[in-house]
Amino acid sequence: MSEIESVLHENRSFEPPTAFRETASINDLETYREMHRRSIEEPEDFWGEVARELPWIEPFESVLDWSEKPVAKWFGGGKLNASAVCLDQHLTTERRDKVAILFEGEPGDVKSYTYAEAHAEVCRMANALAERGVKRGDRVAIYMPMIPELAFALLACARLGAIHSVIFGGFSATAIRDRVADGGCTAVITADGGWRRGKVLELKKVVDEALAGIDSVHTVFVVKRTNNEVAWDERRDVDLLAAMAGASAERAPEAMDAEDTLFLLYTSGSTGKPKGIRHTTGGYLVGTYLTSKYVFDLKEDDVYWCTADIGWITGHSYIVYGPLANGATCVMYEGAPNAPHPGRFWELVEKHRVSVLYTAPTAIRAFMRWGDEHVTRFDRSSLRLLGTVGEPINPKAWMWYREVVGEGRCPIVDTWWQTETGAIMITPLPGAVSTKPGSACLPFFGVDAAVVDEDGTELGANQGGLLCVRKPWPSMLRGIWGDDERYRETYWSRFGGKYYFAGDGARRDEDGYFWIMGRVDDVLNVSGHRLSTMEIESALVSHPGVVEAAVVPRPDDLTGEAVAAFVTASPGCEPGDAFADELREHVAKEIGKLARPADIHFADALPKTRSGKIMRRLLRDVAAGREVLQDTTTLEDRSVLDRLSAEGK
Ligand code: 7RM
Repeated sequence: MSEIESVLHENRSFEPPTAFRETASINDLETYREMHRRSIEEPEDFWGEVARELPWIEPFESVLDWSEKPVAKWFGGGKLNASAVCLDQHLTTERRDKVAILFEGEPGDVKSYTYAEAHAEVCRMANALAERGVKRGDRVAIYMPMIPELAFALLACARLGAIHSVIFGGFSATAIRDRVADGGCTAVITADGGWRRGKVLELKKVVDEALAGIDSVHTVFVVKRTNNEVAWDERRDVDLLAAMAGASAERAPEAMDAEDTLFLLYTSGSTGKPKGIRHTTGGYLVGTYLTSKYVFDLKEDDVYWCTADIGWITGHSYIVYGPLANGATCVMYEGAPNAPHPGRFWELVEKHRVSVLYTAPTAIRAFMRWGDEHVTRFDRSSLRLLGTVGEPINPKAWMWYREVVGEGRCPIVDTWWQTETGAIMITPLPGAVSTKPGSACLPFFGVDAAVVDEDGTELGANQGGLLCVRKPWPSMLRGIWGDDERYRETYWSRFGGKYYFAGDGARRDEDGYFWIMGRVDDVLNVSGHRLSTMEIESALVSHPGVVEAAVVPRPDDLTGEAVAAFVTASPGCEPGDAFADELREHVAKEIGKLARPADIHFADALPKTRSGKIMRRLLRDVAAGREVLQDTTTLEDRSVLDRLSAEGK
């Protein structure tokens, strides 16, 4: 009964391209398998060796302590500093003068920082923060646009041993206030504004509103980016760039315990107040370091671009900590993918000769919709590897990414992980593992993942169930800030403390490949058959007339639940009854009559979170004709939902 029926069929498979394999650091399946086996059977040896590749201030005495399960301790006794791992270690090597951050602003201003320059900026910023009393253990909220100072802010906090709590620059004053209060933050780093689609996003103004009446924050550090007028509280506000100009470019990194908290990052669960996910220093760095090295197969001359905002975990792990720990050159872009034109990303790829690109399915589907010509008019010959993260990627979008963006030349790494896992968990290694469109493929080193039923019994090939992890891994969350009980309850109670479970459904195919089926809260039940919304969406999107689809259950007297689909049609496709019928038949043919949508709603856009994930829980209300009374604070564009609700009336 507890099984999720899998109905999606996808038989294509692509071997790692020979040219890629030639230089890849892991370039055959046997090596991957052997390393994975060892990482599971001898985790302490495996992770001890990896960890020793990082510069420790004092060596660790033990590798793993799981005695206070479910709170793991990794690298006990070891001391290190995250900013020294990312910067200082490279200063005595040739990487000293290598570009660390290659920034382009939305208006087209370009600025790059070598490792030596980034180190100086981070030291200056740390000194400016310390001057105003920021110290080890303090919590510092960061609310900034995607400019280099944002990356420096994370590293400056880390240098001092202060705990950063980045709040995505699109969040409201209320969201900031809640997070500042929950974390007990005593300082905030922000900017006057940031550029977004030709307009100034007035960040300082939002911070002022958020902090009205809060007196726990002693200082607001402001980076002047857009030079818009801002209110100024002489006692509280500090011009950060001016303070940095007068500060020393040297600052010794604080020696942090491996288990000292590096940062908090809030994620909104489906219910209740946002959870401050707590990551610590040693394990998080080891995890992000190793995944960056192997999943992106980083080479000395790569130009690596992760398009996420640093306000999300993807930006923390794969713009800042992981790539910098590897000494990579990272592109950072301030603006939107379609401003001032829909080819902006590809223009940047051409201009900066990007070789490794990591983005999200939602962006890929948007580019498909805007038209191939915006991609193909730019030179993409520098690209050698493509990655995706954030949502299941439907095979059609995967194939488009491969053929149109990557010209059939680049492997694709579909990486499954979560804010809570800190680092990539399930992914192909691009030189070693054949990929299948829509599959995140195989577990990374140290990840003992399984698909189980409600009782925790492992399911057989192609049986859909709950995705869980059976062993601790270095970059796992250590808890929820201020609420240890909620940590146990949310992630460990489902299987009586035996496994970590964070809410996704999946199946494993006959080759052991994982196919993520979306959040289990999204599963629908038609006449007793439990179906994954993602598989029906994928079938819809495989029709040439569909760009994007969201499927949710709608109460039905006869079948319990009926399939309701929200569909964004391709340009030139006429939404209407005839097209809806064609789509119903298409789904019936692709995956069976059971999954045939009862309702099809055409939409010019779907409601998404600010990180690009479709918010199905809101669509459930729309599908049932109910007013949406749920929390919508993480919604990117409220008007999308309002239009859909209005049409339903
Ligand atoms: C990195 C990130 C986590 C949730 C996760 C999944 C979904 C992420 C994939 C994916 C299918 C993927 N952190 N998810 N990556 N689903 N394939 N490759 O996104 O905390 O913001 O979200 O995102 O449901 O549980 S997150």
